[in-house]
Formats: sequence, C-alpha cells, structure tokens
Amino acid sequence: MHIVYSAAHEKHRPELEFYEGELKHYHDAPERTHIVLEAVRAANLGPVVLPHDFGIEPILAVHTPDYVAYLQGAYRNWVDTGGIPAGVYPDSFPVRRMSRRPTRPSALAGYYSFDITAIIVEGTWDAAYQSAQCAVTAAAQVASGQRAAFALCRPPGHHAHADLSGGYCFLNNAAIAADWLCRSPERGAGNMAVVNRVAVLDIDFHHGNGTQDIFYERADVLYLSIHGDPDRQYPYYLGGADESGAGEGVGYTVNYPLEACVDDQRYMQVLGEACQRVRQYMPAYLVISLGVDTFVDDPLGDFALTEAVYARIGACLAQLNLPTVFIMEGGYAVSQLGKNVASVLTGFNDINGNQGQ
Ligand code: SP5
Ligand code: ZN
Repeated sequence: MHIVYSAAHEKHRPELEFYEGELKHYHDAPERTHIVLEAVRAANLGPVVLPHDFGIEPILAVHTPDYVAYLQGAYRNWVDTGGIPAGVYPDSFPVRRMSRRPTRPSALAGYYSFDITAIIVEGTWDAAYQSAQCAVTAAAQVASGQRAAFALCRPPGHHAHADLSGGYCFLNNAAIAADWLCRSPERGAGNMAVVNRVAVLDIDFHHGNGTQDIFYERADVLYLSIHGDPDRQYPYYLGGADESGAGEGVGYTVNYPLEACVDDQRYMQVLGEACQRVRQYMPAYLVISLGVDTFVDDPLGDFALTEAVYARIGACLAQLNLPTVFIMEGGYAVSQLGKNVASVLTGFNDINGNQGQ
C-alpha cells in the first residue's frame, strides 16, 4: 500500500501545552510522525509518496468557510494584535448561553476551539492543509482500485468539528477523506451494491467527537468509535453509547465507550462487534482513524493493549474485505509508536497476501 506523507507537518511545532495544570512539551511533536515514517519504511509496506493537491474544495465540503478563513489568517492576525509569537492560545470559550462572534482576531481563537491544545503557529495552516491532502490522496488511491492506502497525517484530525479545533486537530482528515469518497465518481473494485456509502471506524483511544458531529445527521457515512468512556476520558462531552445519530442519521453513529484497563481479548471482542456492524452496512469504502494511544504505556490513554494485538487488529480489519484508507491520528508512547502502527498495517497486508505492494 502507498504511504502518503508530506514533510510540511514539520512547520507545525507548538512548543508548550497546558497539561493537567502544568506547562508541558506539546504531545503532538513532529518526531511522532518521523518515527512512524521510519517504522513503515522498515516494514516495507509500499512506496512513500507525496500528496497530490486536490485544492480547498474537499476541505470546504466538511468545514465552514468562516472557520477555514480563520485558520488561514489566525497566526498573522494574532501577532498583529499583540499576541505572543509562540502561538495562538485561546483564553475564553463561548459556552452555554454565550454566542457572540467577536471581531478581535485573538478572541476568535476561543470562538473556533473547544479546548486549549490546538495551538496555531506560523506553519499550522500549511501543515493542516497538507495533512488533509494526504488523506484525500490516500482516498483517491483506493477509489482508483488500490486495496488500501495509509495517510501519515499530522496534525491529526478526528477531534476537529466543522468549525472547531481541539485535541491537537484543526482539519478533520478522516471526515474529509470519507466525504470525498462518498462523492467520488471513481469506485472501488467490484462493489456494485451500495456505491456511495462509507464507514469510518475510529480506533484511536479517544472518541472522535469531530467526526461524529460532522456526520451525525447523515446516513451515507456510518461512524463507529471504540474509545475510553468519556465519563472519565477526553473529550468528556461527547462519545456516549446513547449517541446514535439524528434526523436521517439515526442509527448511523455507533459508540463503544469502554472501561479502563481494557486488555487485548476484550478489545478484540469489541472490535469484532464493530466490524459486524460495518458488514451489515455494506459500505463501498472503509476509513480507519488509526490511533495507537490504546497501548498500555501510552501517557494519554488508560487501556492495557500489548504490542501483540496490533497485528491482530490489522488482520481483523482486512477481513472486512473493503477498500481501506488508514488515517493517522494519535499515539504518544513514542518508543512503541512506530512498531504498533506498522503492526496494524502489516497485519492487514498479511491477510491479503500482498506484502510490499
Ligand atoms: C489526536 C489525539 O489523540 N488527541 C488527544 C488529545 C488529548 N488531550 C487531552 C488530554 C487529557 C489529559 N488527561 C490524561 C490523563 C492521563 N493521565
Ligand atoms: Zn487519541
């Protein structure tokens, strides 16, 4: 499978985040992506290719024009109105019964964020734009008949709503890829039954609140997520089992909020249930939000998955037998990050007997 990667992510390098009451080094560091790149290269999964430029259209199909314009100009406007060069840091949020959109550029940071970790620096827009292009390029690979592709996205995307940043995310790469596949005229091999349905299966440790929200009222995208229960884990305010879609989308959101210390066996059981739901849906394409912050040693998660489970996860996904786009999301146990991501992809490839293609 092709690995789609752009070095533009290196331009997004916030230094500090406010974490559990202290200033810490930003968890979504560029080194994460370099580690994954090295590991997938070493695993000989396939060629590393640059993204094509599909332009702003696939992004605007998911995100609002005012939000996209804000992201493009946010850093310059922040600095021009006296903000510190280290980055755009929101200080206030329009929560319950507060809804004014201020004109002061620095105040827009809170208007377009739901937390304080999506820090915008000078290169953030370029990085986020290329990250989204990686996702669409990988989607185009499977739309033109490839079995699978891996978008090595950074910044990640699944926490970003149509008009909100958060959780290190700005543009929702998985949603952009899924929406693009819904509308793509080119179709994957063989599935004549339901050509424009897409399933997004989110296996990052955190609930993909942004992806859920973007597709909440749509029946053409099935969103499923296996994650730490939001009662105790970020993003806290979305991701319950009782959220199942609205309007035309009723029944097309499926959440599996899980207890702490989930082990390999428990995880595979729940993944099997989620895969059954994907099969019933009969999508033309599968998009995987691939986070490995489910690993036992991950500093942001509280699951207890071992390194052995990741190849099994990949094999389980391959058995769905769908054209599959993998989109990189989280994973912060840097010493195991590369190995775990590569294991998912090799586990997937081994089922298909197409190692190295
Ligand atoms: C893409 C992605 O994985 N984003 C994750 C953002 C999580 N940020 C909030 C972290 C909350 C801190 N609490 C962790 C408790 C572990 N001791
Ligand atoms: Zn995560």
